[in-house]
Amino acid sequence: MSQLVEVKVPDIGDFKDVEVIELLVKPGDTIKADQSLLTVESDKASMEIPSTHSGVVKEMKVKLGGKVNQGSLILMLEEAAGAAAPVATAAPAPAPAPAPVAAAPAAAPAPAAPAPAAPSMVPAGDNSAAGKSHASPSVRKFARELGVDLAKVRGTGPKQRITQDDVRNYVKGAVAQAESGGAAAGSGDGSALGLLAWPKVDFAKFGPVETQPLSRIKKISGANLHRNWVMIPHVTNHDECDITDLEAFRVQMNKENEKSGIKLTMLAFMIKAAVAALQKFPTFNSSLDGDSLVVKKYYHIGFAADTPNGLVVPVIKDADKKGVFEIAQEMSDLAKKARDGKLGPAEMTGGTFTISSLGGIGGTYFTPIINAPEVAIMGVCKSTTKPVWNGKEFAPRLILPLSLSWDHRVIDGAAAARFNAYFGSLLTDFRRAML
Ligand code: CAO
Repeated sequence: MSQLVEVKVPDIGDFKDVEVIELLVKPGDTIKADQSLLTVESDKASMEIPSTHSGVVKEMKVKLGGKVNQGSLILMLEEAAGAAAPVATAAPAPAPAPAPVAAAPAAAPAPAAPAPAAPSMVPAGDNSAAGKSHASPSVRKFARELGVDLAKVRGTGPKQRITQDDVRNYVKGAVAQAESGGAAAGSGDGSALGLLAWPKVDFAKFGPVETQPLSRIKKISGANLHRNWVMIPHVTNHDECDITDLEAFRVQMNKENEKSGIKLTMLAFMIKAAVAALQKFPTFNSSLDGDSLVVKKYYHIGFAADTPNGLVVPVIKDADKKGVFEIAQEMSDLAKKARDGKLGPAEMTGGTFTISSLGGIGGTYFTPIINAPEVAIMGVCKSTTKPVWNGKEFAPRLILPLSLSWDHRVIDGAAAARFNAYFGSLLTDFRRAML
C-alpha cells in the first residue's frame, strides 16, 4: 500500500522567508530520500533542501520565487510501500565557500536511518569578474563533473544565476567551437581565452597556395614569443640618440685594426652601453619570481640573430668583463654558428637583457617582445643622418632610433625613459661608459 506524505522544509537554522530560486524535481519524478528538491536563497547564502522521504512526486506545493520557512510544505509524495523510515535532516552548518558539495547518498531501504543530510549552503555571490559564480551546489557539482569553470559560464537564471542548462549549453558551445575550429581548447586557437575560433579558410579556393611546415626554430620561438606577448604587460618607449661621433670612432678603429680581422660593430658598442645602463638601473637586469624580484649581479647580454630557419638569441656571457673588440669577435662567432644551426643550448641561455638590432636592415621604430624571464629588451633600427639644431644652425647628425620594451609589472615609464636617455647618452659620448 502506498501512502501520500507531506515533504516539508527541515530545520534551516536562522533562515526565514528564503526565496525558492530553483525547483529540482517535478510531479511524476521518482525521488530518493536526501535527494535535493529545491534551492532556496537568502541574501547571504543559497542552499538545497533535501527530501525526507523516497517516492513519486504527486504535487508541488511551492513555486519559483515563493518564500519558505522551516516547516513549509514543499510537495506531496506517494511513498513506496515498505519504504524506509523518514530521514532526519539536521540543521545546516554554514559551509566554507564555495564548498564542494558531495552528493547526498541515496537512502536505500535499510533497517537504520542513513546519516542525516544537511541542506548544504554556499554564499550567494555574483557573476562579476571579481565575485564568485552564482550557482547552486548541484549546479556546481554538475560543472565540476564536466570540468567546467563556472566563472566562464553566463547565468540566465534569476539574478544571473547559473542553471544546469547554462552549464550544458556552455559545454555544447565549447564542443561545437572546438570541432568547427578543428582544434581543442588551449591549442592556440583562442577558445581557451573565450575568443572566437581561429578562422579556418580554404585558401586554395581563392588562388594557388603552397603549404610549408614551420621550421623547428620557428615553432619553438613562436611558442615562447606568444607566451611572452600574452603574459607580460609590455610597454615600449621610443627615443633617439646621436651616434655621429661613435660611428666616426668605430670606422677609425676598424681602419686601424683592419689586419686583426675583427670588425667592430655598432651592436658591440651597444652591448657595452647596455651593461653600463643595467649597472645604473639594476631593476632592468632582473626577473620576476612570484612576489619577488631577482636582481642579477652578472651581465649576460643576448642579441637577436636572424637565421634562415628563424630567430635565435645567442648570449654574450659576462659582457661587463669583456672589451668591445672581444664582444665583437664573440658576436661574430655566435652569429655564424646561429646561421649554421650549430648553437648549443648553453650559448642561448642565461641572458639577463637582450638587444634586437634591425640597424643593418632598416626601419625606424618597432616593438620588440621581451625575452622572458628578462624584464626588458632594447630594439634599435637604422641610423640616419638628420638635421639637428645645435643652437646656431642645423647640423647633419647620425641619429639612432631606440625602442625599449619593458615589463610594466617591474618597471615604470619614468624609469624606462631614464634608461633610454642614459643608454643614448653613452652612445653619444662613449667616454661616459668608462665612468
Ligand atoms: N644603423 C645603420 N646601419 C647599421 C646599424 C644601424 N643601427 N647597425 C648596423 N648597420 C650596418 C653596418 O654598418 C653594416 O654595414 P656595412 O656592411 O656597410 O659595414 C651592416 O649594417 C651590417 O651590420 P653589422 O655587420 O654590424 O651587423 P649587426 O651587428 O648590425 O648585426 C646581427 C648582426 C646578428 C644582429 C644581424 O645579422 C641580425 O641577425 N639582425 C637581425 C636581428 C633581428 O632579426 N631582430 C629582430 C628580432 S624580432 O623579430
